[in-house]
Amino acid sequence: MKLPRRPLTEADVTAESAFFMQRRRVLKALGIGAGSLALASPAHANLVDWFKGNERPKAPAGKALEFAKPAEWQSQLALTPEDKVTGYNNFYEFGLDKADPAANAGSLVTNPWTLKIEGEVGKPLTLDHDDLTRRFPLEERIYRMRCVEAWSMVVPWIGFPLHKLLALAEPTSNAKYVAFQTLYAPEMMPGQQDRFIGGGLEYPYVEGLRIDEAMHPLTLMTVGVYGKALPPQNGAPLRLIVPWKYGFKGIKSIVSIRLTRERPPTTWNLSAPNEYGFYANVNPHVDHPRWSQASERVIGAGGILDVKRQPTLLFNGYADQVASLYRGLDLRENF
Ligand SMILES: Nc1nc2c(c(=O)[nH]1)N[C@H]1C(S)=C(S)[C@@H](COP(=O)(O)O)O[C@H]1N2
Ligand SMILES: [Mo]
Repeated sequence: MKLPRRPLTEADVTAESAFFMQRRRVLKALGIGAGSLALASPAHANLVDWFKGNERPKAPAGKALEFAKPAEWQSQLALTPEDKVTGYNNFYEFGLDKADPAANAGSLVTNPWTLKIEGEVGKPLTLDHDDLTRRFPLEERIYRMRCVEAWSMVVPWIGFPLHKLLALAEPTSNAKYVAFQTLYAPEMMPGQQDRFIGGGLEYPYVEGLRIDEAMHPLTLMTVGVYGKALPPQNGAPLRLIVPWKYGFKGIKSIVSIRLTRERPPTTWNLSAPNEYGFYANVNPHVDHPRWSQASERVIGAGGILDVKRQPTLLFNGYADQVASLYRGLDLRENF
């Protein structure tokens, strides 16, 4: 099927500019202009405090990890600078602005941590914080990362393939899907307390994969980035990376992995089912209803005015490895 090609327009950055506007909009909605902070009602005192908290220092860098660098996962692609990978984030539990997670996620306690693998498995498992980096050999994998908002990065993640963890739990023959859940801790995550801060999403954040997607060798349980343990803003201590899918599938700070018979609900699909599907495979031919997915803005070393665009690749460049998973599936209907 041939698609209507339209030129890139301002709409391509709408999602992003909306985020940049968020703080100002919220403050305005609260009737808080310059110099009028004192007029905030007690009900809004929390919110105001929290926005002021954006001046908090960043979380300390994660500890160095031991890991292999298998040649197969290295890459010639230019890496996105570390300060962008750890400073330009989506983690709505800590606010909608790209700078909010780095500024606010320091409040997330990631040690101790408990991860449960449960549901349709022969051997349910519980892992603690240290198990996450010690149970499986860690490897560095340089992956493309493509957010549904039409920007992209190249990131040196560290982790282990999800299939190794699932194999330990011995999925039953009824296990058709894998459901993931982020920590629910409103006292540490202001976006879970307040609809303004959390972007109106339902929490805890949940995601899911088909079992064959979960077992695919590219699917990575990720514990580190740039040689160190994940900082909280990137989803410490453990997050999912599925490089051929839009970034929102890469659920952060996971506490539960449940194997299921039925397709599990997923956060962005619940929030806007016509805009975000269950599959979320990167696809230049299937536009978001509000912007084109044909190209992407490359997050590089420069500032926001340093705009470099490149064409979006089918399955984010991993078609050779994953296209067979979707043989016979209409990718337009199953977006
Ligand atoms: N729990 C949780 N996981 C999340 C998100 C979120 O808001 N909450 N945002 C998603 C989106 S939209 C993207 S693009 C990636 C961003 O990961 P990064 O900040 O490490 O680049 O995390 C995904 N995982
Ligand atoms: Mo995203």
